[in-house]
Amino acid sequence: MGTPAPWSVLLLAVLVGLCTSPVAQGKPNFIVILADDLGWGDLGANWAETKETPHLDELAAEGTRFVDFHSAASTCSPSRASLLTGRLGVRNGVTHNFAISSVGGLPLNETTLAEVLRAAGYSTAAIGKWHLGHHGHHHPIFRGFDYYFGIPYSHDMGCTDTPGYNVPPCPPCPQHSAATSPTNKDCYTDVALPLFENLTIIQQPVDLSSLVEQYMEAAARFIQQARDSSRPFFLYLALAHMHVPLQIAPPPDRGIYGAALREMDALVGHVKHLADSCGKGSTLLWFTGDNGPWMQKCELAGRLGPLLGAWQRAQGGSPAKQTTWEGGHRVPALAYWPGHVPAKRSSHAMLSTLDVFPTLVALAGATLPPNRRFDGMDVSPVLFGLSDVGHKVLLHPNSGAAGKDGAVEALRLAQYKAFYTTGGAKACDGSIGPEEHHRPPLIFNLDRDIQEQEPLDVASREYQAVLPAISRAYAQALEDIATDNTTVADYSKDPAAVPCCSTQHVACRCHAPTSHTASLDQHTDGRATRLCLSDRSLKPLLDESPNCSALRKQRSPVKFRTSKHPNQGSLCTTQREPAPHQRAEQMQNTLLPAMEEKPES
Ligand SMILES: [Ca+2]
Repeated sequence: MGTPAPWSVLLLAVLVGLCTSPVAQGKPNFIVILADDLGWGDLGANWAETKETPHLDELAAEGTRFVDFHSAASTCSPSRASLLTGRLGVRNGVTHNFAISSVGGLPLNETTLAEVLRAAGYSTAAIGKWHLGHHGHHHPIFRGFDYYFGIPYSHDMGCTDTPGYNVPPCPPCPQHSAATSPTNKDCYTDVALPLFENLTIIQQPVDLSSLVEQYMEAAARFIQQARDSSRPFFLYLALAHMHVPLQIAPPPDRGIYGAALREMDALVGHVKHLADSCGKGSTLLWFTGDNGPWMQKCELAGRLGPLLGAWQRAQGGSPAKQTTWEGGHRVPALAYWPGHVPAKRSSHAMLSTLDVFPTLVALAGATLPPNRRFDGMDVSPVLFGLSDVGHKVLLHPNSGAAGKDGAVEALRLAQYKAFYTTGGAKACDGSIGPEEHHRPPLIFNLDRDIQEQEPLDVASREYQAVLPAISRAYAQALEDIATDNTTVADYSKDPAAVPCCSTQHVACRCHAPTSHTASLDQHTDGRATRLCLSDRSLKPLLDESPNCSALRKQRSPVKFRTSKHPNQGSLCTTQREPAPHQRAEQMQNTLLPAMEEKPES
């Protein structure tokens, strides 16, 4: 076991004793931890060569490990949208990643898991990476979460003063000059990475070195508040790990990636302690990942384990993140719920992050939203060890490699995996496998070829026997989607959608790095005057402006009102209804002048 940091020991000491009611209102609490770009082989319980995950391995020993568990897409935004809606991107509209200037997000007519659980009496929070739209009502605070603390997209989609590891390396945020032209097209240097608490940017740029601690403290605060209110809670904890490592100074005896993996493992261990401190058996903790390793990051990418995607590698290109190879979407998955989920069990049921939505809805005694179909299903019998039967068919949408984004051109049928399209993802060596379309499809038998090395011979009896069943399953799936209520997301971009606490400072700095006071930015470009915060203890306020009256006209659970501030005059503040335990004042994030767009992360 790793040695816990002093802050975490103190935090745990405070929490033990605070939590008294085992299961509020007879409903279980839910904690869903979603790692970013985690490899199937990054979990020691999955892959013996991995030694950096003692806490996760403990979780596996005390709970159930799922070895055939899949993310719903192989890149960030679509995977997260599917987890929170139970529907594939081709239904919910989120087919590729949102940018920092994206106007849209997860379509507002899609219902999130948080919205369903909140209606069922749950206190809800999202902590960590969102990446489902941050502009207007796409912000998580409008998508069913009572509380939000985190970064609106990937932590490499903005500059920081102590940049984390990246390949290629990126410079820190510019300090003084307005000339912010990037020297590296893969680096975001124009806009500092923002950290939100609810609607307020509380830090910009984010201090990456304290991000883990801040997430942990936010999780502890939220759990405590939920307990104080005697409500069950749903915590969606979307980690920054393992997208690219955060820390600039890993222990000298460990590799950079290994050190980051240990950091994530320790964080998960502390969350488990938080859950246990509230009464063992009161909380279902579900750990998984959003997609496989980002191979173009080379030594900073995760471990595939046995999921080598050997056929694709022979063609060039990556068989991991962004692709429909197993390395792209088969992810570690653990469920921990003492007294409910069997310990020391490995399940071979074919499951998906799509199943989180219907399963938690069922366990909460709630009902699925009407007038739409779901790709996920209630897998609580598998969780409880009563069954090992999961999906018979699982669809794998294109996720940024070859083919149209979101289109389904790969699928599983039992142990068989069929590809209609391959190629298109960059490997560490810079190669991008050629986009190839396969009619008839490539078919692999994963039972004897988990490396996806040798497709079945088209002339073989096995291929001829399984192809009709795959074709039928594929046609039925496409027909089901074509006749469903589906949505299209708005992927348009506007510089005004960029989250920025101060348009007056280069790279949207809130303040000088050593300052801990709020500063009032008097904009000279005709925009509203805004209070820019660098100290979270100060109440966030937004100056009265045309924006305030416009905000009041929007349909939203947040009500905007004008109030008088002793020093700042007329102000536009927000009050969330009906959540009196929430902070009363919140600030709408501000806008940024035109800027150059960067590649999506
Ligand atoms: Ca990801």
